[in-house]
Amino acid sequence: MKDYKRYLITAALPYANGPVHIGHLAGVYVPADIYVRYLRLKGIDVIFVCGSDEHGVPITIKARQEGVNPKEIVDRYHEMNKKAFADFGISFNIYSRTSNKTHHETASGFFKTLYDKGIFLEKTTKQYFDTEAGQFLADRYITGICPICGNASAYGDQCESCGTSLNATDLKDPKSTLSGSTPELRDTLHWFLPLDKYEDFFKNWILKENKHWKVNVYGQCKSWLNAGLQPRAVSRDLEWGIPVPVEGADGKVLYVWFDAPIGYISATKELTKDWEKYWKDPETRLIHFIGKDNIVFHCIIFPAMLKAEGSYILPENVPANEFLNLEGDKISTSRNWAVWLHEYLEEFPGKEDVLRYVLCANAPETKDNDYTWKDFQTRNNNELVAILGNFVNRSFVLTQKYYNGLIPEPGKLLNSDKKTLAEIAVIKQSVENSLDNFRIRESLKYAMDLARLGNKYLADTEPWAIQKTDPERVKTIIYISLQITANLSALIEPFLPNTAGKLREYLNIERINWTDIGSDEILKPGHHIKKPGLLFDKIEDAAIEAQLEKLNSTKKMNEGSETNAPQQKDLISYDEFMKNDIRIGTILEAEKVPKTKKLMKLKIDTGIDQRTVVSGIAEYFEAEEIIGKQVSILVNLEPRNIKGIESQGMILMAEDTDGSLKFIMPGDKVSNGSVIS
Ligand code: B3M
Ligand code: ZN
Repeated sequence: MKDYKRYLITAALPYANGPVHIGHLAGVYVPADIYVRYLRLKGIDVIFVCGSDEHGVPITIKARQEGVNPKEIVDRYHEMNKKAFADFGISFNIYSRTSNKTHHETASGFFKTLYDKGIFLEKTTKQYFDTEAGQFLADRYITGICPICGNASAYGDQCESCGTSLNATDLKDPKSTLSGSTPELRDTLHWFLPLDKYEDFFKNWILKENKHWKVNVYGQCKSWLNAGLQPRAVSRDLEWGIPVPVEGADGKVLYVWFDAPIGYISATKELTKDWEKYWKDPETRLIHFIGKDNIVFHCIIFPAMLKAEGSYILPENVPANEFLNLEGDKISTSRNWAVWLHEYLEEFPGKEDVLRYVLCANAPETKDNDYTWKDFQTRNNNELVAILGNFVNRSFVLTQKYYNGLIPEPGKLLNSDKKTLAEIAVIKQSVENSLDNFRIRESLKYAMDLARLGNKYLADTEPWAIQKTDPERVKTIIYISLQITANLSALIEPFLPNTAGKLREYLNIERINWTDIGSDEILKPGHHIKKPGLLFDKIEDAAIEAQLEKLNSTKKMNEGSETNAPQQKDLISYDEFMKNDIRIGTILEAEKVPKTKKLMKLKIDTGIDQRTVVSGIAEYFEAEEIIGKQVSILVNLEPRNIKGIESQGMILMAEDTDGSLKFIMPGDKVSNGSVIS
């Protein structure tokens, strides 16, 4: 590989519509952070950029579900994720966001440049329009019958039942989830990036020049290229996003996958005035860390944009990872099947490095992997505690015990001592080689080999057994053990930065450069080390059981909702909901409606008036037992005639899974007429 002057490392911008979980961490952020810390230790000029992806349909859907503005959603999750990353020790040089001004200007300017160069294809296409809501519909806002499997609630982009990816126009009986109405197809103008024109370029650049990319990445690109590239729309009819900066584009924004990768550029701009050096000088090595679902965007679409613009460099590598599952199931935000970073940090304080270690040791580099709490415990207890912690602790304890914390003067080294010391440089070389090739989990295994080497050395030499008979020899042994410990403090730093910091503190030394790893005289005789604490402690069964219990209750809730609770109805808007006037009232009188099984005639004090309501509750309640009860009543329902009685409103009831009915009542008594909202 050629020598680069500087590195620009990007990590996928997480959508600001939910918290970060272990799947994100194992796939993208932990490997990226390890790599970046390694480069920094080598003294390489590197910047590491990331931020929140705050546009696109995922954000608007979340906002709609909560009945709030998208801004509220992105503000919430941007702050939350920024803090969690920082607390966890992901060492971004900047964690920016795509809703800020610099980004809007940069993305808008980028589009304008391509537009002025005449790169885009303008095409009118037909798209579903909701006449009631007065807007075009993103594919996710359309449901209908799947043409493949018949699932009645398939989305316009995918059927989650059979997994087929769809076009909205494939759906039978399409409905808008905004209003529930049947949408109509209308003409709409969009701008397309003509990927087909770059097909030859990509075939050469990826398939010939980038043979060094990971097989999973290379393979995905190859199958895209074999299928042939098509022009791709880079604008959308949506309100939330960056307005398309050309005339006549009202109501249109940049497609989120057009603006998000430009976020890497905007973040760099915010970070440094020198940003162009990182993006435009071929002496820069650009590397994108991402998950496998983002491969095509980073290997084909974004490079096509950069190439079309003309002044940017292209990524030299895109080491995408596969997915991490949790306890055998796919991680899912909507099913709450995840280990959330912010919760982990609260529940396991001071154990950031343990999670880093487990996620790296188990990183889904070549195939999907499974995270289990049992494995988390085992790796902590059997590897961090028993291998790394144990070796370091033994060399510290012996130094304190025999020499009051002073590094002893070594005697003549035996061949076996020399061999052990020489091994440090060999291990370092293996770690480096793996890291350079993005085999991060393998590199961690090699780094741990240094602790294994230390343990083996102590086990072979048994200083505790010969201290009485041969104290001079013991000095040499401890001296060597301490040199290994000092080397470890640097070698594990990319992987376990907090632990490395503790080690330096106990050793009473400054940070060691990567180039100095391998030295057998980092610690000079006579140097004083501090009284050490433990690097790791055992994780007990109870902590693991608590986590499994938590997942179990999630599972139960999900099963409950999957098998018993009826499907969620179509989305409604906040305004639509607010049309309901629901109050608390008190039942004044109750009597069964003659010749019916279910109906009860009630007189309700609604706080506004006293009115009659007919309700289908007679099978579940006796008239006498409900008089005086407070209930919830929809007061602005159109009056209906039921069995000759005018019913003015509706009592709200909860229907349990066995079909029985329960009143919805206030937790404490409130005045009649209190509004429910
Ligand atoms: N936000 C998709 C994702 O989180 C997207 C990545 C953008 S990277 C420019 O999977
Ligand atoms: Zn289907």
